[in-house]
Amino acid sequence: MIAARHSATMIANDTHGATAVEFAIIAPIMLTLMLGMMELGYQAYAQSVLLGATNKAARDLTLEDAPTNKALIEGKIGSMLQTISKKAVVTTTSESFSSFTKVNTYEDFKDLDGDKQFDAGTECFFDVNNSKTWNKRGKSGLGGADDIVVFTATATYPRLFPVMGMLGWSNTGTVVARTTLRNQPYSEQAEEAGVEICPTPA
Ligand SMILES: [Ca+2]
Ligand SMILES: [Ca+2]
Repeated sequence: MIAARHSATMIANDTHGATAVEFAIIAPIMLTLMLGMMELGYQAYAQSVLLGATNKAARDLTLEDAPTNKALIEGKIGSMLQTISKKAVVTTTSESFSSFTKVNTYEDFKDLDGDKQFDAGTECFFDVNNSKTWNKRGKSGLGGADDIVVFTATATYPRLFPVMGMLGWSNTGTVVARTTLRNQPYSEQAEEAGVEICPTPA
């Protein structure tokens, strides 16, 4: 009887099993967190490689004899990214502006009622990017001499660890790099010409 009671006490005090169970619960969480941190480090690395490649490409693009073939530019940046991820894919967009102060600003308009807002029904605007609508004045493309170009590159790559889906992440990583540069003054800058567009009377 005493022996049986002694055994029961020993079993009750034995915490070895509990430690194993705790480890089994915590280990996957720790492992997922560790993989997540490694993935974030890899993303930061991809971001810095993309930024370096984008800055280099954008500097080349400011020259008069710059390559204007979008696929060629994307291929050059892509090949730098592929040194760290073979399946990385790069796409680029570029917008040009006539000066730094006009970057990301809206087209001019005749503010008839002085409310500093463009009223599409009653006011005329100057369409400088030929979009036929009143919008931000950037023109798609690499612009001309002395123009300001905002160049953006986006790279997608397969994540290092596909288990990242468990953290709610996509299995594809995306990094973006943007740079703003002035084209070389290889000739006279073209004036920002806008076509005046007015609302059609009802
Ligand atoms: Ca107005
Ligand atoms: Ca426009």
